[in-house]
Amino acid sequence: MPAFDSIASQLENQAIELPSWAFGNSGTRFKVFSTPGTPRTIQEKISDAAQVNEFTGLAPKVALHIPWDKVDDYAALRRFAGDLGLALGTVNSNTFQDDAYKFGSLTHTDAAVRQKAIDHHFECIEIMHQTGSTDLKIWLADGTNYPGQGDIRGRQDRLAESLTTIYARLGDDHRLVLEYKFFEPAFYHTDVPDWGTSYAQVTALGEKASVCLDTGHHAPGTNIEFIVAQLLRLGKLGSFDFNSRFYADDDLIVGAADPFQLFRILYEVVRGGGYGPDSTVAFMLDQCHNVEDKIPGQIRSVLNVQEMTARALLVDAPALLAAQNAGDVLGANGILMDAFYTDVRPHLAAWRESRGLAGDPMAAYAASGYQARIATERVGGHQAGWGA
Ligand code: LRH
Ligand code: MN
Ligand code: MN
Repeated sequence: MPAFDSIASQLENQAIELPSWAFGNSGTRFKVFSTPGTPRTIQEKISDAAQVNEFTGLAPKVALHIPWDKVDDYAALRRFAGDLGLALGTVNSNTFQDDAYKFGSLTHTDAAVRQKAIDHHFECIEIMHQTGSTDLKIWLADGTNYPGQGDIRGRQDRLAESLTTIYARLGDDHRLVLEYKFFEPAFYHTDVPDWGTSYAQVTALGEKASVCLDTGHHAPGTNIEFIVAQLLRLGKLGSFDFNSRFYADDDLIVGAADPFQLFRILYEVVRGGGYGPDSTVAFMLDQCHNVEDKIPGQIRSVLNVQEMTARALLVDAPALLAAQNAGDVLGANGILMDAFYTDVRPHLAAWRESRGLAGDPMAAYAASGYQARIATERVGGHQAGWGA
């Protein structure tokens, strides 16, 4: 197996985008627990995200959700983030909260509702010009609850038409990423339920459109790393929404439920050219912190991604290929497992220190006093956005 030192330089440019909504209060449909110090504005969310970057060196971008993060002056917001060493990242559209979208948004039978949803995406693209964002991320809640409720096929056609109109509005350096999810809030059929549907829709659009893979959006037992390998092979993996799940779309800390799955995914990312300076795959988190503190929750998350990336880089690729070609089943499996079972944490701590960062970012953040400061300074924090 390669030594840690031989892969350390590949960790240098790892960049993980943080979701603004991870810093707000969130919860289940049963209860939203508030946390002292919760941000009241997008500026406070960005300030909290800057803490994550300061202690890890891993998180230089913040993704926005519109209208949750709506402001009057996006150029000023960009400068505000820039002063904290951050860039504004993916702009997420939101067509799942308005009454008008009860029966769909981009797929709706009523042209006026479709136009309202298209106009919202035009607004997001305008915001991207001002924030310097390159990615427009679309996730649709569109679907039906009962067989016969909607014309599944007609909805696909209308979706294609609406997406074509949005795609035509993208700027030269813009991309559109279409996220899929197998169910929820619709329970019978969803209009973009799987990677195949997203792939078919974005392929029809053109080069600037690709798929967003949210790790929590698959049926239990789905081989997610296979989807990663296939999308990279097809040149259509645009971005990740990382999180982890025990049951459905749990939005828990990435790598918490199944670190081995995260390792397998990142191994295929590395194997397929999705990691490194030439890759265009965006690594984002899409999480909620319902009962734990949010900033340490995000620090833990980016560290988990870094740890599993390091382990994936440690796979002895030539030896693995030789074992695979020789039909050495257990030998090949053993080579992969050797890398997975390598505890890289002491190496990463030393490596961080060599770059002027704290060896233990969780402990350093806890000792910084920031959490206590925001708890006294901020009163009346907001919910992330769901239902708000
Ligand atoms: C949908 C989703 C999508 C939304 C986010 C808040 O479940 O994953 O990415 O934008 O949650
Ligand atoms: Mn998501
Ligand atoms: Mn989700």
